[in-house]
Amino acid sequence: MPSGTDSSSTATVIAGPSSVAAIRQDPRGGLDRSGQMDSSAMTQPDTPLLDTVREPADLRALQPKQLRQLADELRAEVISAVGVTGGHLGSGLGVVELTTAIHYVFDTPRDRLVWDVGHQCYPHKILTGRRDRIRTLRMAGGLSGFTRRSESEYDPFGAAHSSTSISAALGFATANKLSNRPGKAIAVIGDGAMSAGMAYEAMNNAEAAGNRLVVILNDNDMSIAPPVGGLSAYLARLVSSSEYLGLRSLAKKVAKRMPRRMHRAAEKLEEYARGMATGGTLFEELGFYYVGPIDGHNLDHLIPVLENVRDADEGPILVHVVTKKGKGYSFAEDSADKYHGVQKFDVVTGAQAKSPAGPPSYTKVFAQALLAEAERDDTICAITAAMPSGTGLDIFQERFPERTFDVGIAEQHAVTFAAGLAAQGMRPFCAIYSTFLQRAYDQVVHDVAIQNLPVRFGIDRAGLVGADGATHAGSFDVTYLATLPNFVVMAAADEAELTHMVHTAAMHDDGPIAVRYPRGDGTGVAMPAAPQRLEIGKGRVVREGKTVAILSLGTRLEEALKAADTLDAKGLSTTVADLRFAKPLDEALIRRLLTTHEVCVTVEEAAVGGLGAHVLTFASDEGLIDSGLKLRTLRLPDRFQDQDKPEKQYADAGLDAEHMVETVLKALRHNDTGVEEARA
Ligand SMILES: Cc1ncc(C[n+]2csc(CCOP(=O)(O)OP(=O)(O)O)c2C)c(N)n1
Repeated sequence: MPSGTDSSSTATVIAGPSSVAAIRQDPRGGLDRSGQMDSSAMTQPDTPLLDTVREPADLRALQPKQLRQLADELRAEVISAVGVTGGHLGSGLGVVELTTAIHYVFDTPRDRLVWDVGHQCYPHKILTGRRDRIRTLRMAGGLSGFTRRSESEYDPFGAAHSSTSISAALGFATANKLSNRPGKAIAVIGDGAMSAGMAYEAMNNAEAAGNRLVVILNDNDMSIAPPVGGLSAYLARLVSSSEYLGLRSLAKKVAKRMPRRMHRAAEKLEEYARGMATGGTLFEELGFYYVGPIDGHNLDHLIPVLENVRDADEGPILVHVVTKKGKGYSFAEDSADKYHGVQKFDVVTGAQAKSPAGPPSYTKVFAQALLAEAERDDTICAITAAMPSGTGLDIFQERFPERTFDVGIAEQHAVTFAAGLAAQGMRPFCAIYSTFLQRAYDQVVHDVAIQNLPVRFGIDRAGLVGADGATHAGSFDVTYLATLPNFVVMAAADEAELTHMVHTAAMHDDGPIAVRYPRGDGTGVAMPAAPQRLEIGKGRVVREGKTVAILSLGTRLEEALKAADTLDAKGLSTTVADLRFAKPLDEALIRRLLTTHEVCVTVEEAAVGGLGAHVLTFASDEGLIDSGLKLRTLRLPDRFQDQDKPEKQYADAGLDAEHMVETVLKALRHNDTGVEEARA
């Protein structure tokens, strides 16, 4: 049962049987991923005080001494909701008090609160009018797992990729300044997100915003994995310094509501002491007035310090808040990386739902294939940008720690670093999600492609990704890579193909090469005893037919084969080819298929501008569509698709077997002048 004390400095840790007593039946249920009511959603904590808070205005009507209880109830509600929906858990639990304090002290939504990444915003959603939908998080038609402008006026800026909050908040603050409008902008950014260059680019420009800008550094000494690099060591030194305790009590004193004159004097004293203690911090060098570190779970510290920050004439201010990831839920506290993002879980035991045993994930297959390559070739090294477990490189790191580089959330640096390694004779593999590689595009073009350096890219989460929605979809990599001279772009149709492609990439020293593969599990095909080196730019025919040809790239191959079965049953003999390469194209195979079939359809899990566009361009250059060939391209739609189950997203995109069949039949109903006829 969450405690109701008003002055405890640490929140009650919830775990084990005691929390069972806090769970009661509640008719507000959640939807499961198919939109059905979920029975586990029926157990909910007792939250009498939270029940009275719909919006921050209700929160501000409470007495400060009630906030401890409110925060405890809010924490219990987050645990209960994420138990039902899955999603990001540890990060939100770490900012329960901070969220409460910010909304209590600042005038949101007029004051613009910008959460970095947005994965920690579940408590914020609960306090800002969305509690009734919190058990629909990340589901079709439900709340986004991140901040989203269209969802609420309390989400002034959408996010999901990291380290954008200071730039965006600076934009809000500057707009207010230029239009002489009141209102502050508050960016809350984690120590992991602070490892990205963009955060410093923003801070370097922030001085002119003055006291309109507040940056809150949420320092939990964790990214998803433990943070890396000099900044994390620097923050750790600050927090562990002998001055920390002194500063905390000083902050407390400064914070006491006091007459303005004394308050100012105390502020001066604090500034002096702070300067003495830290000798001027990195943030001060960047033009910030630095406050902290303060205990981010102690509302008695947080509230008055934030009130001072709100009322200060100085600025911009950086408030360094120290929190614990997973705070208040013992399982998440003890294993912050495993509870960063979770499946549905049992609140009492902490046990997460396991997917039924089946084929291995593409991520795992990639990692194991890379490991095998590295066993025989000691120039192979692996680079991740803060996603060691997400990319499978944690396995690689265990075996080859000296050849694994986790560079922090720094995709741009990761790519150029890999280019340097390649230029010096190493064989680097950059394992980066498709969506995050977008951030390093200039490095891909300028440092890798133009110099034709053999950097290998393992592009995970290519295609639609389900619950994370549009911000995480890997829709664009085929387009943005296959347009670059020198690049080889492969897409694996199944896990065996992925093994071949990793081997092919390892052996390819002629220039940059990428292999893309989706989120989720493989198809269960037999794995090869040894990987093959594929001939660059050569596809394979999986099934030979006469009338219709489906030219597939990537894991839509399974659906293409199903479509071929249906078409064959309708008397339309169908060829299915797995092109393997979006670049270079297998021109001989494409020419043959386009000149010997009546209808040809390209299929890919990528946006317009990818395989289909390249095949059309080739066909047009070669005059292959001059004599009545019906050529169609199936690809992702020209819109951002919301979160849903991946298979539903693909059906919505028209990339399932049914739509492939429909496309072929419709093409056959058209005569030479494009008029639909009644046949077929
Ligand atoms: C550009 C980019 N790269 C990678 C990620 C994946 N990612 C999401 S949260 C996260 C860790 C963030 O750590 P931190 O800012 O310290 O927040 P915490 O979860 O610890 O509260 C990472 C790497 C991302 N969202 N954006």
